[in-house]
Amino acid sequence: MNSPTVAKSRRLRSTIYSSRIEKQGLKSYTVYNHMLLPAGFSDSLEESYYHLKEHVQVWDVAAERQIQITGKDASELIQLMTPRNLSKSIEGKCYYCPIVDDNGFLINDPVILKFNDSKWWVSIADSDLLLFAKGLAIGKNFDVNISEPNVNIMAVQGPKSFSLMSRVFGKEILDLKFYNFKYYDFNGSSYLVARSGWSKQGGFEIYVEDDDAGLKLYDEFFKIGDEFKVKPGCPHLIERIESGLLSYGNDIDLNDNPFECGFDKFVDLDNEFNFLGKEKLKKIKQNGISKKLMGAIIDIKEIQMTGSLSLFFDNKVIGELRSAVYSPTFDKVIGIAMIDKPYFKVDQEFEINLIDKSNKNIHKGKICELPFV
Ligand code: THG
Repeated sequence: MNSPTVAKSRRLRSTIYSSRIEKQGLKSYTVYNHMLLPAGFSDSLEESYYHLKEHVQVWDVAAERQIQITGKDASELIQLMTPRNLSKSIEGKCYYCPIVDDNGFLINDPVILKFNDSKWWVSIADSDLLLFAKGLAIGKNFDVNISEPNVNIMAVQGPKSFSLMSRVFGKEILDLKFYNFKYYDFNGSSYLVARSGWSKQGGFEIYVEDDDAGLKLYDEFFKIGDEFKVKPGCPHLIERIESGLLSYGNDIDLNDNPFECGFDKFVDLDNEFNFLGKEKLKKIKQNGISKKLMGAIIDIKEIQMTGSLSLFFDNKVIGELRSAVYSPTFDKVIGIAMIDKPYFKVDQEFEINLIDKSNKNIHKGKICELPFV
């Protein structure tokens, strides 16, 4: 089959780790925040799935860009963008936050890092949050500075990430609590390390602010990592669907509100702080949602998703499958689907029409809760 390649350019930014991962057997890239994001290495998807669940991987996730907001009104701007209550937020902590517009629709779902009241980083998913923040700041006459600093995240994920990280940074790193961040030293440089990451296998994210120091650290992981079976990797389709980690642009987007996406616990409508879309979200909560993000299990062993696929019941479309993959654990295809009311209930049956090798196109499936594991 013809396999077109992505033409690189300045606009489609490489990362500081690109030279390393391409030498290590990188097979494919995707594009995220106008940047290259590794999507697969020479190991098969299933090989890397078991590897991630047993050992440790180092991921180039520099495409998770930081939007830095500093200045006197920084906290007010951050709170304006999210319905999550940040009034009691703590310095040195990370907060997973839906970002919504004036109609309550999802703009992004970043991890937000609080340094102090006048310095925040918004670690964005794939949409141009910098422009949104700038527009709000201009319109509101806020005293803030908004930029995209040269920060390139390297994630260390998997059960052996704790051993690998403590070998490099010392045992203190094991005291770092989930969704906290702190600076740690290695070889004369200081690194911002958070206990977080886009897998549920445990791990850390290192927000690299100095390119040379970042590459030194990257090389160190592979120099000493043999005993932990360290490998290069990237966000993993099977693991993240099983874990219910959502992908903006794939599972959720600007046509969805936080209640439809299961973000209820990150929406606070009962307190006296101001954010965009507050009144709209109150109405939505009052009236109830008309669609909901759910899990889907399909009785097949293979699927290739390049867009969304309609799900049917009684010859009627009841929703759309947005991400899906074969899971070796379930020995079926599992996926994430936006399902219409009243069908968004566990055990709801559906049919899906796929053109596949066997030519038997209609397959059966069932709706379930997220996450799968
Ligand atoms: N790490 C960092 N930045 C990111 C991502 C990341 N930016 C882009 C993208 N990923 C943002 N999306 C998510 C989605 C899910 C989670 C984090 C970022 C996540 N959720 C946990 C969960 O769902 O259980 C924890 C949420 C919580 O309870 O606070 O980890 O991966 N730096």
